[in-house]
Amino acid sequence: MAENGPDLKELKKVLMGGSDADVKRVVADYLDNGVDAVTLINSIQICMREVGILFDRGKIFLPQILMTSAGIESAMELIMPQLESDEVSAPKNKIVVIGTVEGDTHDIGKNICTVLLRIAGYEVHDMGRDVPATSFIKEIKNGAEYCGMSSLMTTTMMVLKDVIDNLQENDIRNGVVVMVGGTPVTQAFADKIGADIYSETAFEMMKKIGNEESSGSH
Ligand code: B12
Repeated sequence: MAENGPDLKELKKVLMGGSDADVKRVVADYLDNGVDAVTLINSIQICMREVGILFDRGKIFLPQILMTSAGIESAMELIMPQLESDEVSAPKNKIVVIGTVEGDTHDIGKNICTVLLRIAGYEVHDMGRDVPATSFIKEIKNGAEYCGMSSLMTTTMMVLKDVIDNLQENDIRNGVVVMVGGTPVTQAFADKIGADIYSETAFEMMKKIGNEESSGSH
C-alpha cells in the first residue's frame, strides 16, 4: 500500500493475476486505509484501459480478460456498499432510464452510473444490458427526464445514434436529456450523434448533470 494514494501496480497485479481472495484483500486494505470508493473506481477504470490495450496488442488473451472481469466484480462487491452507504439525497422526482445498448453486455461502468444517480436522488430505471432501442423508447415514453446509454465496443457505438434517431422519430427527443458513455465513446462522437452529455467517468457525469440542472435547462 503506497503512502500517497493507492498503489496502482498492486491493484493491477491482483486484478490481472490474483485470486478473488487476493483482490478482496488488497481492496479491503485500501478501504481500511481510508482510500475512498471514488479513487478506487477511477483506478480500476485506468487499469482496465491498460488491460484493453494489452489485449489489443496481443500481449494478453481472452482468458485473462475473463479473469480480470471476475477480479473487478470481486472488487466491486466491496466498493459498492461503500458508495451505497453514502447519504442518499432527497428525491429529485426525476427519472433516468439507463442501459447498455443492444449487442453489448458490458455493464460494470453502467452499474456505477446507476448507483451514483440513485445516491443523488434520481429514480433510476435500469434496463440492464443488451437493451434494444425499442425498449429504451418504450420506457422513456412512460416518462423520463434523462436517458443514459453505455457502449463499450466500437461495434455497438452506432446503436447510441439509433436510439437518438428513434427518439426523434417518436417526437420525444426534446423532452429528454441524452447521456452517453463507455470506453470508445468520445466528446466528438457524442457531438456527432447529437447526444447532450458525454463523460469519461460516472463521477464527471454527475457533475455535468448538476451543471445542466443549475443552468435551468432541466
Ligand atoms: C471487463 C470486460 C469484459 C467483461 C464484461 C463483464 C461485465 N459484466 O461488464 C467480459 C469478460 C464479459 C467481456 C466480454 C467481452 N468483451 Co470486454 N472488456 C472488458 C474490459 C477489460 C473492462 C471494461 C470495464 O468494466 N471497465 C471498468 C469500468 C469501471 O469502466 P467503464 O466501463 O469504462 O465505465 C466507466 C466510464 O466509461 C463511464 N461510463 C460507462 N457507461 C456510461 C454511460 C453513461 C451514460 C455515462 C455518462 C458514462 C458511462 O463511467 C464508468 C465509471 O466511471 C474492457 C477494456 C476497456 N478498456 O474497457 C474490454 C473490452 C470492452 N471488451 C472487448 C471485447 C472485444 C469483448 C468481447 C467481444 C470478447 C469476446 N471475444 O467474447 C466480449 C463482448 C460480449 C458482448 N457482446 O458484449 C473489447 C471491445 C473492443 C471493441 N470492439 O471496441 C475491449 C475494449 C477490450 C479490448 N481492448 O479489446 N469484457
